[in-house]
Amino acid sequence: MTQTKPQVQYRDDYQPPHYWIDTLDLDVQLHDSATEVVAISRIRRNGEHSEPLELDGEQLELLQVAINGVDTSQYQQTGSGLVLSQVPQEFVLTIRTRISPAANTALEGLYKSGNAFCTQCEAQGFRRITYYLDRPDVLARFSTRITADAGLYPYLLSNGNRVGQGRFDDGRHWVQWQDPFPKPAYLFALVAGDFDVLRDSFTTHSGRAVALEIYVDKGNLHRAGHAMDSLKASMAWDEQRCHLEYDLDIYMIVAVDFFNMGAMENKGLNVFNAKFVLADAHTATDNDYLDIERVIGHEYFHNWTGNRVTCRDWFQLSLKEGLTVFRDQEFSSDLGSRTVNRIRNVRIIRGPQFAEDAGPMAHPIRPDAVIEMNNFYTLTVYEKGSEVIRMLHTLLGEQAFQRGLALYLQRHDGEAATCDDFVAAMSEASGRDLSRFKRWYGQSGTPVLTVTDDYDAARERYTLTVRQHTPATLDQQEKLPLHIPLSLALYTAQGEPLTLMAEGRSVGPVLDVMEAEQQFVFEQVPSRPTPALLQGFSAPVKLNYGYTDEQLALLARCCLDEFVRWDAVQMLINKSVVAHLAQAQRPEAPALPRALVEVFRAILEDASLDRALKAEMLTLPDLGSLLELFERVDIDVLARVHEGLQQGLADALHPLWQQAYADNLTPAYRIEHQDMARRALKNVALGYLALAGDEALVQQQYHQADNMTDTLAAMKGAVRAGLEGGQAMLADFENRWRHDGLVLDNWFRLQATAPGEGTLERVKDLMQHPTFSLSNPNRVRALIGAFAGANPVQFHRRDGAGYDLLVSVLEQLNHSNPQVASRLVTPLIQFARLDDTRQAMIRSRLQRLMALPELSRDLFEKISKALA
Ligand code: B3K
Ligand code: ZN
Repeated sequence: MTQTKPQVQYRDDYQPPHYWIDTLDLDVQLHDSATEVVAISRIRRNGEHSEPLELDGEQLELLQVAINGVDTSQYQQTGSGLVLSQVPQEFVLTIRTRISPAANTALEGLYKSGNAFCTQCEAQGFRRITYYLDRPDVLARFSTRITADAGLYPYLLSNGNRVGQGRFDDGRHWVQWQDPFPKPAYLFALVAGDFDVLRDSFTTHSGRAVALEIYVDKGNLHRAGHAMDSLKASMAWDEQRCHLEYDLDIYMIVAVDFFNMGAMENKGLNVFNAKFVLADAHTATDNDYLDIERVIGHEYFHNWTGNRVTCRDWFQLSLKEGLTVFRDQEFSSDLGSRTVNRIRNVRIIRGPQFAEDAGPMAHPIRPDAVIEMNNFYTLTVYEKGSEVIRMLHTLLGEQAFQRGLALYLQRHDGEAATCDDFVAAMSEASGRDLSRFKRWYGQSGTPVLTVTDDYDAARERYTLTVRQHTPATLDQQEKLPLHIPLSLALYTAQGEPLTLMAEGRSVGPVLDVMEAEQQFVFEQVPSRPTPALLQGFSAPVKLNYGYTDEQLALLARCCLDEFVRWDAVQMLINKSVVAHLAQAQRPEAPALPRALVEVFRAILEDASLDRALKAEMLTLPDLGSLLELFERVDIDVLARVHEGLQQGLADALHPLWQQAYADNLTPAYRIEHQDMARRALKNVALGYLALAGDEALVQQQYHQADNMTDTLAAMKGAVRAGLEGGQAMLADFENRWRHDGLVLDNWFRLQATAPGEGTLERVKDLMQHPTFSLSNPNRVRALIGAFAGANPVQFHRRDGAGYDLLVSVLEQLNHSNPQVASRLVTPLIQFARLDDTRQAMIRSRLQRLMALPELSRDLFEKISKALA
């Protein structure tokens, strides 16, 4: 909370710290509302200067300060920390503070999740535990002694190795931890509680045994197995693909119910949102299983990309996040379907990431100016950041990329590095000039590639003209040409690929697009080809090329690049949506384009197609990505067109949907990629069958399902299609699962995203449900987040009631949990594509929020930008 205007921090202002901290010994006496922390650090001046030591600290009660063991009062407390003006060259600083974990609803620093104590320190939560140099370029060796009631908190955990323990007569006990690796404070963790523990071990490539421990709430042990398998798979994958081995003797994961995001990579002691740990067939969907594998992998991979080599400052966040997302995507792709993983990631880029670029929070993957760092854990830094790493991988190839990664890690091991350091290592290891490529780090916005072509039959020459243009974003007016890898292939009218020939020799598929406009000439092209552009989504750009329906149908059928096959269907759908809206805003549903029906038919009838890919090809883009096709559009009209297409496809291909359903039943539930693919396809078919009114089938699946994937697919089909049985299913589901928050989140989400006018009232009622609580981020995201973010039609109701609901929730969360509030506000600030009336209604709501007496920095940053 803040009264004074929040300050902007600039990347260019980076200064090395005035002091270093070599070691930190923490002594934490845990009590719900009066935890005492003694922090003893060895501090040393960095160079010759007389600057004061300025420690960060928030919401701390200061009890004692001592220098070299002698109490001192030579310090000033400021709003943001503690200033010591005259300190020796080298000294030991002792600070004793008191904090109240039980009162910490922001879930940053030390807090209570249910009955357990846990911490979240990234980005700047450590300053809520003690006064410290809370910045990522100050790396210290930590030792942590935790003392707590032995009965309530039998497990006391922190980073590194357990080096001592003992008991007191008063019923309390203590454990001492020592982390041999120097680390910034954001990687500190502490957990205390009573858990069930799943134990296993992993033998590293060099033969060291690592103890693996997963801590879950009592009674949940049987739901931790998949997380453990995923952890072992991650460790093996990093050794095989990147030659990276784990470095401590123990790796612990703790699952907690109250957590602001997915998980946290604290050294040797990850803290996870239980959602990304717990799974069994009855409670988790196939996608939950995949998400667990991905997030367990992601946090594990941070051990090298993030922990061993960390970030110099928070502007470099993508150095660890973009790279680690790339690593987790590769992990998931090596273990499962590469194409399906690619498609799912591209859906995120084209939907919410492009929307972020087009909104008031547009920023480069390495931001230049930040008010609240927590606001920059964004799709741009993470997902687009990963796309930038992927483009490097495309340009360099696997071998040179791995050499570059190894060089980067070896050169900066134990240090805090920058994005420039990373690109320098990649450039050195590959011999490639990446100077223009580096612009991706500093330039925000979505580049648009416009491709035109010309075929010279006489000379058998095919010329592509590629223009790139990045529209201005709210943070940046001027844009420069980027180095864009454009992967392509050329196809004959019969669907045969041509060998690419240029200047008399065969050339690779990746074009280096560097200039605002460039031409590429291909020779020995016997007839006018169809270009397969942006294979594998080789760059995070929007592509404009005037494909005909026939060309798209050809690519959907024949392209060797499976991503393009999927993308061709998407383009065909987009084309028909755009064409329909261009014909004047007619409210009635569009005539279903013949070409689209035929392409869908061909996909359904193609027995050679991978089932998981089929399922993706038959799934329409969501409303969010369709919105990105327009500068301005009426969301109601767009939604009606979208619904019309879905309904039309459901009716036109009814027998084929039935066939696809019947062909893909899985007899007994197994978590196995082949079976997941069958279920995905069967459940896509079920969705269409529900729209076509096949209520009996939907009922049958709901009542006979032996797994959560099928149960939810049936209930979702019924609710979305407005089938009569939907309400009974919801009631039954609630009865069965009311004791399990994670499972019930699906139920909240489904009702929040239901079509129809009554949804808003239902959401309000559900806020009174006994299991709903504004203090649990998972519940808030499942109900309010889903309503505002994934039900655009009802959220953007013309009477503004959707906005009012969100605003009233934000007013409350602004005080209790600013981070969650700030995530939730996104759909309210991304209004650029909406009609004037709605924009005006939203602005008035944002002004109301802006006038709140104690607006958090988090909301201030986003709302002030949206209103600017
Ligand atoms: N590094 C954490 C995210 C921390 C978010 C702080 N608001 C999880 C991750 O990306 O792995
Ligand atoms: Zn991460």
